Amino acid sequence: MWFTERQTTSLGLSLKVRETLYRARSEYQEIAVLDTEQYGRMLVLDGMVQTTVSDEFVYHEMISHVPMRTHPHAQDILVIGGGDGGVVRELCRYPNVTSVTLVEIDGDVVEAARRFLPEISLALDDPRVEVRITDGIKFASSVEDSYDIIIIDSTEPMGPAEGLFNEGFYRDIFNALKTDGLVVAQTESPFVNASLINRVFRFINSIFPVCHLYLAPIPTYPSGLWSFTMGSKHYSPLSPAKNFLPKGIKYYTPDVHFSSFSLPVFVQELLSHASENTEGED
Ligand code: AG3
Repeated sequence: MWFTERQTTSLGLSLKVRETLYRARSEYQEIAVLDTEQYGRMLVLDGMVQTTVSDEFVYHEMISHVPMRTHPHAQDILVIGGGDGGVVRELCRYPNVTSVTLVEIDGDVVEAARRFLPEISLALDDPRVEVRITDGIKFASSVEDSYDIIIIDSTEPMGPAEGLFNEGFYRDIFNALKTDGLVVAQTESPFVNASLINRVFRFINSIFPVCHLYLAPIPTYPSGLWSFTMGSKHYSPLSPAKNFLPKGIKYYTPDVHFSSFSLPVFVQELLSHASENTEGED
């Protein structure tokens, strides 16, 4: 049996499936955990690959360690989305982190990850972690001056995650951060989602004094090349604090940190177009 994600109307990714471990419809989406021959167990939401046990480290490390090593003393972290627990696991590697709040809209995703993806979800039981099953958009608008880092580990900008790509949400995120806080969001593929990257970069760039995009290869996501956008009130990821580097990581290094901000020409063009747009339409 094969699983195919139709990544675009004319492009798909197919994986040979050993076994369907779980399949259910939650209040928000269709959840599946499949055991694939190539990448092992894989979480799929509404037919879209979220993570596999073989390549998850690239995404989870890059969305976590780049901000964690940009901020010199991050203690209170908020994760929006990320119900599989992969980001939480990376954050819990830092002894100085005192609180990690995970705000996930769909409790069934957390349950499926606890049951079928223990190596990803294990840190959800860390005593510093609080899991709140609620709407991240509402949560962000209800808090102020509370977090050093906010990480937005969303699904695609459709269904439950749509509002996580809107300007108003990023204004709330700005207010939820402390005076020297910073945010990182997963912002999709420069090949497949160019206009989304452009739009979100524009918001973040207009709200935060420091804004940078970085890239990492994720084999199971559309096109395989993925972007993350950082908005920061004070610290620059290009001159990161020389702080703690956790053990047990497989992708991130200080050199990888810098190289991920070196952007190919077509991605730079996407962003320079973004700043031109700031003055024009909308
Ligand atoms: N969040 C980003 C998934 C995007 C995948 N898109 C797709 N397959 N079309 C991943 C969550 C991992 N914690």
